[in-house]
Amino acid sequence: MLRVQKADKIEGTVRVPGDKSISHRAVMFGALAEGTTQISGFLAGADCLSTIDCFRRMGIDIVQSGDQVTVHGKGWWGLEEPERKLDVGNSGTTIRLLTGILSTQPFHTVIEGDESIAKRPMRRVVGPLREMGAKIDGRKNGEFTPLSIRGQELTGIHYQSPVASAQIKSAILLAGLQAKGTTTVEEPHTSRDHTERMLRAFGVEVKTEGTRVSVSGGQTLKGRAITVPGDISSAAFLIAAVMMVPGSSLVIEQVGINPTRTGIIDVVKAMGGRIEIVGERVLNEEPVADLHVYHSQLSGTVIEGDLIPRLIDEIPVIAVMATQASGQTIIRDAAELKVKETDRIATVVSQLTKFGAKVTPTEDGMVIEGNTKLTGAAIDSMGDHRIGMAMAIAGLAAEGETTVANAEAINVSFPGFAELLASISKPAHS
Ligand code: SPQ
Repeated sequence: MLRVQKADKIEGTVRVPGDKSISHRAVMFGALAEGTTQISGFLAGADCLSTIDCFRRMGIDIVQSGDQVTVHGKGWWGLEEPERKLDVGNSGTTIRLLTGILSTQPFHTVIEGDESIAKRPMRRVVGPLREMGAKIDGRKNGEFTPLSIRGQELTGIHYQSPVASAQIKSAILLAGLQAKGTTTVEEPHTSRDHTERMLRAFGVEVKTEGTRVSVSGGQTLKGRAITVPGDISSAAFLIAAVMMVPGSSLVIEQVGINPTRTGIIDVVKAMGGRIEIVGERVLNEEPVADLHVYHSQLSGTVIEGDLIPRLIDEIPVIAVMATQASGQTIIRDAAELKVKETDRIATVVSQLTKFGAKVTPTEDGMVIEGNTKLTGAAIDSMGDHRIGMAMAIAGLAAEGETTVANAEAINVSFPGFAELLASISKPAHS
């Protein structure tokens, strides 16, 4: 149970934990690479620890201590058949990317996760991988876990993805690295491109032309040092807190500002918020900077189209922030929210309305009324880390006390969230 009081001010200089998407990929690519990969700034959250566990079960020696990880890669063909089922816990990224990798391996694997993973769609990766020749089965003809994967020789395809999804794109490209010929994935909008950037850092040739990405088969990865930047999706909660609590300002150091992830900065600015991007630099193919964030009175906005994949995981906290803007905020084209750790349209609406917020669900998003007085409430994370944190941030702007049940879900992506929040927020009554 997490308890949050209304805050008088948010202030300080902080770092957020390492980027979740980049941490997963650093472990996966390090395991598949020849030689050692030294990772610093690794996110030691539950999801990325699940990725480490899966590769250890396939015979990869991985030493982890806090945010330092050493992966002793054995090359693409160095994985061993696991003795037991692989368990990805709550991590969609782990299961979908691993399904692509395991489709090429000369052994059988069964892979599953928790109750939330059991409800999330898998045919979005199973379908195209089957087109490449993969032998994958699962409940409802491969739509749901557990998945059973028998590795095969694959053939490259040109896949037109119906949704912008980095997990679909990455699963296919990773399988394509050992398929015959060229594998191409085309998306309706560009999804996060950490796989492409990190593959290049590991010595792989990846071609990007607009929303189309290609790799040719038979490439090898070379181990290297990776420094993981702070996760902009975690920084987003703090940015929202500053925007909601008058008089606040915060410096968030070394945050990843990959343009496929910075939709939150663009939206806050479009709403009238002040964020300065300071000291821009590049860390192993990924741009990073310090964010100087200042409280600002926001106005409602419309969030849609190609902006959506650039801030998909931030929508719960954007909805929270929009309750304090002047005017209405409309979010559309975001039906993907329904297939995350929870149906995030439904869970945002059910939890945020407990504070007295006015949020109406739509088929592919939601409408949030601004200028709403929030009152502390008894919230449930519903087992979804981003819902737990978004509602805790609402609690900072709500009169009285807010409690968040099932707050342990927050460890999936932001271990130390409660402590960090307490260190920068001055309660209203002190
Ligand atoms: O890994 P998981 O459980 O899917 O996590 C989420 C999150 O909120 O942390 C989504 F629920 O992030 C995804 C993100 O939404 C992580 C991700 C990646 O690392 O490739 C890509 C996005 O998902 P998708 O389906 O758009 O590819």
